[in-house]
Amino acid sequence: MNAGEHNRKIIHVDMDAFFAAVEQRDHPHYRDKPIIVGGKPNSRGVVATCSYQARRFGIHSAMPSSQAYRLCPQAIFVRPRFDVYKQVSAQIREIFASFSSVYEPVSLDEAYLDVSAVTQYKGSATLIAKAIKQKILAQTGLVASAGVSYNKFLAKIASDMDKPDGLYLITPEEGELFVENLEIGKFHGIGRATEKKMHDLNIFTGKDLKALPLAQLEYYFGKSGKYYFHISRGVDHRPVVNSRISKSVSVETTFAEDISGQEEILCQLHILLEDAWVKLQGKQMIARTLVIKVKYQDFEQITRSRTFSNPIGHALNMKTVLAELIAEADTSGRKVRLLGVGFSSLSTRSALAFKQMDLFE
Ligand code: TTP
Ligand code: MG
Repeated sequence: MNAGEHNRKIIHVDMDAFFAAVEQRDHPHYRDKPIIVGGKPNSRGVVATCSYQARRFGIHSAMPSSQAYRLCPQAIFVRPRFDVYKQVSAQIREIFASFSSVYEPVSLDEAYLDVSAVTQYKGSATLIAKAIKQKILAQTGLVASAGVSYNKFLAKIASDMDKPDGLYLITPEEGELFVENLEIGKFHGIGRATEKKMHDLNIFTGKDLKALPLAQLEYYFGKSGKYYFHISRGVDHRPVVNSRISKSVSVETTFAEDISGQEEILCQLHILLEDAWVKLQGKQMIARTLVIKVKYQDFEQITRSRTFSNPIGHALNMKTVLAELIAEADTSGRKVRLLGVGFSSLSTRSALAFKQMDLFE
């Protein structure tokens, strides 16, 4: 690992039991009680989140409300008030901006900050994180947890380590060993399905993951293999992006030699699709639209897209769609110099929660 990888100071801030904490703040008689925000117990709705008092009963986000009710009949079920959560979200973003111009909100209640260039607080990321937590509490009456480290991957994990009201630091010296000891399921970016696949391959910890050569990881996990290779070593180069959330995520490639034929084109699109998918995951976004771009030898350029009513669940499911889209493009006998694949109709994970509202009824 070269020295540059250790130079950054990244903070990940995540509010504790966000929706439930807001409800407890605004309704004093809810405090210290198991509060469930989401669908009614007798409905087909789901739990958006619950207070830490309710978590003791095993209740968690996305659990059917009926099941939550069975686990804890005395819990108080509350309808979400998204307008209020959005207001608080805007408030905390302003607080982030007051500490560093380089901050990246990733959902209503969490953000990354790059504080490498901050000189206040003796330039200490830990002191800055502490100050952010204090300011959030003072201005919103809510508690946040913060993780401090030298990249996004570790800062995100750190913010979860000490919840609620946490402040956890993973130093450059500790990073690699920390990841070695981490269970695969705790890796951000490794979902349930991948976790199972890894378990089947006898990969249970970061150390197991690190033992696999890059080629083997790529063989088993495609483009994500490289990401796993790096994070198992505590390496993550993703920058904190302070622009407004982008409207699309795409990758494209210009071929050294023009290509032709549906089969070859489709093969290249599959590769690009995986790249675009990894990029989308990296941004912790979800997408409903798949787009392809084709630039012909004569520089004529076309795009074809398909929009779904639900978020695209996995890149793999999109392969047949790619075939349909390319069938809509003219590839018979025409040479292609550039191909691109992208996702749009993007939203954050929290916006997905808004969609779950449908289920609350
Ligand atoms: P999280 O930060 O994942 O959860 P949390 O803030 O409630 O609890 P903690 O961070 O302390 O573990 O999500 C933020 C909010 O997003 C959460 O309060 C409610 C909403 N949400 C949903 O509506 N559905 C979900 O499945 C998840 C995970 C979150
Ligand atoms: Mg949270």
